[in-house]
Amino acid sequence: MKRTNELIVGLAVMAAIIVFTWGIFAVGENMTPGVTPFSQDVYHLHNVVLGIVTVIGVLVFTAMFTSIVIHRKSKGYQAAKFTHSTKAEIIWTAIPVLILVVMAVPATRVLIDMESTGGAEMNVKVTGYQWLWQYEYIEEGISFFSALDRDSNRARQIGSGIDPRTVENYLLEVDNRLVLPTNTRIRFLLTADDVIHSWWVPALGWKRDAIPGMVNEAWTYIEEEGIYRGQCAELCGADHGFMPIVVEAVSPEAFEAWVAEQRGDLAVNDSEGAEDAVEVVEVADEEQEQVQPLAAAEFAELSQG
Ligand SMILES: [Cu+2]
Repeated sequence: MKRTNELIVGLAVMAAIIVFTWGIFAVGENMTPGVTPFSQDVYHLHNVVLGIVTVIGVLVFTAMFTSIVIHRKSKGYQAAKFTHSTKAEIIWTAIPVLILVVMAVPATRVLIDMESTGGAEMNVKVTGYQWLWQYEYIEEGISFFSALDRDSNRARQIGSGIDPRTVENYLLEVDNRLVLPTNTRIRFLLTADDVIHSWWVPALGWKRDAIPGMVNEAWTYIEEEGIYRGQCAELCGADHGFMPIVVEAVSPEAFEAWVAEQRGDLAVNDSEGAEDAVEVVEVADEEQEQVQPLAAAEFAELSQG
């Protein structure tokens, strides 16, 4: 009879905890899956691990609350007197080790994928400054700075009288966006020129420190066109909160047109402009072969420095 009561209380507690946990998932928001293959891998990994810890949580809290309620002192329960159990110790060591191994296998696979920057179709060097970013498209020969946009900058000044809520994408907009092609394997080389910054766009699935005198690597492959916003994620000084990052992912064709425009070689609104642009792109392809060894040399130099 006593055993049956314990079972009923145990099941009731477990049901309550499951309903509570389910409620949190139902109303709460999960992480976002992002727009790159490995941001989605990270997202799935997160879901799997969250599932595992939820099951562990339900079991542990059920055992805990059931013991507290049923075996309470006021009912005359006496604590067990044993002090050592080899069997129990082996079990409570082996089970967590197994769980960790089960989680480590997919996690290691994703980590290795994240760190494999080979096979890049284009390279972008990112340099952090107090308090803006510089982007260099190594093959395309394009370089520009990207700083907080004017509207946000005006509104953020003390006594500006501008309500930040009226500024669209307040503190998350820049003057020059980092335009990138979709469905292209892009390698990033990240460094800084003064203090440590960190380049972070959540939708891409990673965050990488930009450290003076060092080059860090990362890569991305954006599958969806769109605008992805991020921020410097390393406390880098007084205006740390005012150096956002905006990535604009466009189709490879639109990217080529943008590159031609950036070089100033494209005659805009000219019927011959399109042909010129094609020529420019072809020239760019030829140049690319000459630029690449230079980029590699520059990279080697930077890595040593
Ligand atoms: Cu910074």
